[in-house]
Amino acid sequence: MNKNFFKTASIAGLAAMGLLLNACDDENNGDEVALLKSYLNVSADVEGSVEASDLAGATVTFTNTRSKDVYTFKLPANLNDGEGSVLVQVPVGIYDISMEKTVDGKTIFIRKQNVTVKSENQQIDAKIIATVANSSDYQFIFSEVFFNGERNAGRMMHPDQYMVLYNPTDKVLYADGLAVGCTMQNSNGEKKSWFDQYYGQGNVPVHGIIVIPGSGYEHPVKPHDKIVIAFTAINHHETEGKYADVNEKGDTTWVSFKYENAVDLSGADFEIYDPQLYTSDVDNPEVPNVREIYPAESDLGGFGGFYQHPRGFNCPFIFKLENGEQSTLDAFFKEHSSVANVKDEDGNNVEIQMLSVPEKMILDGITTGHIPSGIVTNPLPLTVDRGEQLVKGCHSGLLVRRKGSDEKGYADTNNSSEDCEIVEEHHAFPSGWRH
Ligand SMILES: [Ca+2]
Ligand SMILES: [Ca+2]
Ligand SMILES: [Ca+2]
Repeated sequence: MNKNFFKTASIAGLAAMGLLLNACDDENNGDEVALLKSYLNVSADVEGSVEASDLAGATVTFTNTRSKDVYTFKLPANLNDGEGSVLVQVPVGIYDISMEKTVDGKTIFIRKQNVTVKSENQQIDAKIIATVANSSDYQFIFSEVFFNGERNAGRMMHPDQYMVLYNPTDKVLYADGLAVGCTMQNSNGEKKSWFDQYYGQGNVPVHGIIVIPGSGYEHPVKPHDKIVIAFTAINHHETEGKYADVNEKGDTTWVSFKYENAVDLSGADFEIYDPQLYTSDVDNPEVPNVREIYPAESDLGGFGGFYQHPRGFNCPFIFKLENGEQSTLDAFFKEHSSVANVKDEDGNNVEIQMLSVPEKMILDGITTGHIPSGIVTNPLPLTVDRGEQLVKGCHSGLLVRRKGSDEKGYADTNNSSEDCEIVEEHHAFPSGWRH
């Protein structure tokens, strides 16, 4: 049954319809009941992402979860900034509320499930989400990658590694499921025994993958805005470290030191928390953690985890999963893991579990390495990056930065030699840096 109640219909008319349905009620074993007047209050999930003209004529559907009866309502024409209220009249029940419209390269939708309507004048709040119309318009690029680390108290460290993923489009993009892989092949070494087997089929084996969590529409990123992922989201500058000073007799003295050249990353949007790989890792409860996909499920020769070598040997690249739910990560692992044969230290053939990402899924990547060796083997397909960014050495405080600015956008010709540069600085992202 489809009952169309548009805003233009008079309240009296609707009330009469309600009475009519009530009248039917006695004959239909209670299937038809009085309509309750409620209000659906809509607002844009992201400020500025929805305009009144985008929503003109959009229809909101209430579907009764039990009877599957459908009730539709037009959004009013004057929803400036997507804000407004629409009168809805449905019987008592539990409803799925939806709306969807594609306009100007954007898909604008409402999805709200299991909303109980049980009394008059109920206020139902719903967010209007606007995102890109199709996946080919979805894009993120690296605007900064800080893998190099620096020297603190004269010691080589990379506690404040981070990366910045930038939305170069003019649409709101949701980062749920946005992923960064680092290559298993290192840029300073000869081809691994499995290289041709994987790259020959358009697959890039990974040392590890990090994924932004979320069910699909939890983490909006505005046009020309960015996401900062810290290796550890704390104020590294104020952190005290300890190192073991072992003398000739084998006596250990713990010596305190400060990370004087490290920066404050406590305002990062996400952090990597991986006590399995990094036993001294700390978890800032204020900063959500990324999920991870390891190449190996068990100890089947499996090694890895997300890792950025301070000389850039494991090249970073961006791709996108449908969302950031654990079940989606598990499904990706299942579909893209396989077994490769390698020789162990004694020259015996052993099998290792490998995880790879199809080249066609990759959105952006930067070929990184160091000057002493240059790029011996390119860990990224040339379609992803036909250039390179090389640091002079480890722990030199060097940042790989894309040329441009957040406001004006960045160079991206898939040639990092042209698009990027190396500078002797790296940024702090303290709490509240965005405001
Ligand atoms: Ca960490
Ligand atoms: Ca955390
Ligand atoms: Ca690119």
